[in-house]
Amino acid sequence: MERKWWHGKTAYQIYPKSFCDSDGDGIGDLQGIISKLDYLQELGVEIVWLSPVYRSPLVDQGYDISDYYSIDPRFGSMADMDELIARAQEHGISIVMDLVVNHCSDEHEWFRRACQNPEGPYGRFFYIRDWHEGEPLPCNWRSYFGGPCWDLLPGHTDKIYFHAFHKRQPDLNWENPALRQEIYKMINWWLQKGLGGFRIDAIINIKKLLPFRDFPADRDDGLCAIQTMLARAEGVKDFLQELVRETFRRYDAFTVGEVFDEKPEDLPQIIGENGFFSSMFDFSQKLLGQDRRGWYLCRRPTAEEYKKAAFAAQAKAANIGFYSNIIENHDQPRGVSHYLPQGERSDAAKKLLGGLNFLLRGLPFLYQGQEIGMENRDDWTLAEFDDIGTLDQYRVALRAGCRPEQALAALAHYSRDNARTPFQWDGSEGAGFSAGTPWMPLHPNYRQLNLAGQRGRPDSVYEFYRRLIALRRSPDYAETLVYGETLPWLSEQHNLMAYLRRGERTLLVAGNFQAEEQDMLLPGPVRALLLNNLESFSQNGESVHLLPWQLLVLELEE
Ligand code: TEU
Repeated sequence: MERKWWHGKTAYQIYPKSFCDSDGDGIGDLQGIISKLDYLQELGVEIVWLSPVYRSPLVDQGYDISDYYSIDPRFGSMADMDELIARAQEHGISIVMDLVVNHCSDEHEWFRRACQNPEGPYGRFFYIRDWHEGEPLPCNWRSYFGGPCWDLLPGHTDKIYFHAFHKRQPDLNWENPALRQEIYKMINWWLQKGLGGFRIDAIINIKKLLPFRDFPADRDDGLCAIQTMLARAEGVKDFLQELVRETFRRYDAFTVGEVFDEKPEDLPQIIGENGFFSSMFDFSQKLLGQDRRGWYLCRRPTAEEYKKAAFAAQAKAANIGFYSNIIENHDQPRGVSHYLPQGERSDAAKKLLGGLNFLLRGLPFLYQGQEIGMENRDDWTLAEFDDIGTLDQYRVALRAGCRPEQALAALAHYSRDNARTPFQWDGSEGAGFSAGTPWMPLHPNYRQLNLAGQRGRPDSVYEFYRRLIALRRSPDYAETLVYGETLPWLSEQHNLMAYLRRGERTLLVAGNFQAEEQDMLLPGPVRALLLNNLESFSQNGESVHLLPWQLLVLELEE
């Protein structure tokens, strides 16, 4: 396999609005990020992915871009962005931006012009159709944030346009070569600035099944999930091939795709040698327990399910390429609140979950706050939710007959807003995030759980993550942890998640994913104990005795 500059790096996702606010308006910003570069370097990360900071009405928090060539004033200016890229480089960090090109904002100039003249060149940048009151829509697909994918084109009563997400996020028409050229030009403009690459949003959605048509309804709203269409749409690969040839490949850029609903046989083309992307997220754990009918029917995965999904994904990518591994991102509940059993939020359990995920083969991505063990809020009130997707799920649950408190409980657990509460830097008023009123309420636990209380404390979650990153970078173990294979160990043993990483050396990662003790047989003699999330280590001959939530990383004799 050809070695790439990004293979051995640990990545870190910043959600700019909630990371660090330098000017006291309650919204995180680029200068705030710049002020934390020393911190990111100390943690050991070398790639930083920024969720969108382009100009945007922030209807979907920046995933609705109204100008790809400017920074939203709430986040700063282009000069700040240039400064961030340059200063990050000095800290050994590559900046990766979010690339949102399935759709733009309804405030983008292209869409405004399309509304003015739907028959003109910009009309063909979108999917616009004639329609008259009372007629069926061109298709019955349900948008991701609820309701049909079609809305009246602003300023018209006889034309509608397509949106897979919110109605203020009109889909761009990738069938139109002129649109594609505009996108490539923009991407190259950014890459010329010295950007490390892109995280690529919702990319499989760029290919629609045309002509539009209905599918059987899967809820009583008469609509069908958009995934039904995606599973049948052919041709996304042609778009991706051209995109990559015209842009990323020319710069050796790092790219990570947000790819859902890919066809299994397509993995080699997506992330294999000369694939479309450097990597893609492994969402198989996130998908556990999900129910497309709504969050009110979702259930949390067990440790056994988590392990099986992780191992299956490792096997799938083994001879192909690198997944990017996560326990959370800005669209998901906090990993420690989701994958650990209810009420189990000890530091040991948090380290176990983080370590088991981090040491898998692939690129580790941390999400801001994960490194200090930030948690879901338990005490949400309905009025505090901001996310459009969350508010839709409330309506879905009520319509299905849930009581308001049941609906609220589902929201409190699954809402993306759990990931969007501000970073807890310290225990002062505003948590060191902002001198003003944070745009989103702080998690009430910020006085006890914050970076200042963990930095330099050897048994903290933060210092554990630092050790994980350091281990993956260390000259002795990097080769094995980056390129070595993953071999599950005793995968049938209940609530034990253990695997070998075998390359130059042989390492055993063993986690007792439960609140009870258990013994584990060793695959061979131990050469060294590299990492332990607890103090004791007890080996009895060919077995080790694992305490509740204990995680060990052992080097074995060859
Ligand atoms: O997400 C795409 C996507 O498919 C998710 O929104 C998913 O449907 C959701 O998490 C429910 O599980 C990307 C971004 O990550 C997300 O923040 C944006 O809202 C979305 O695209 C639209 O740009």
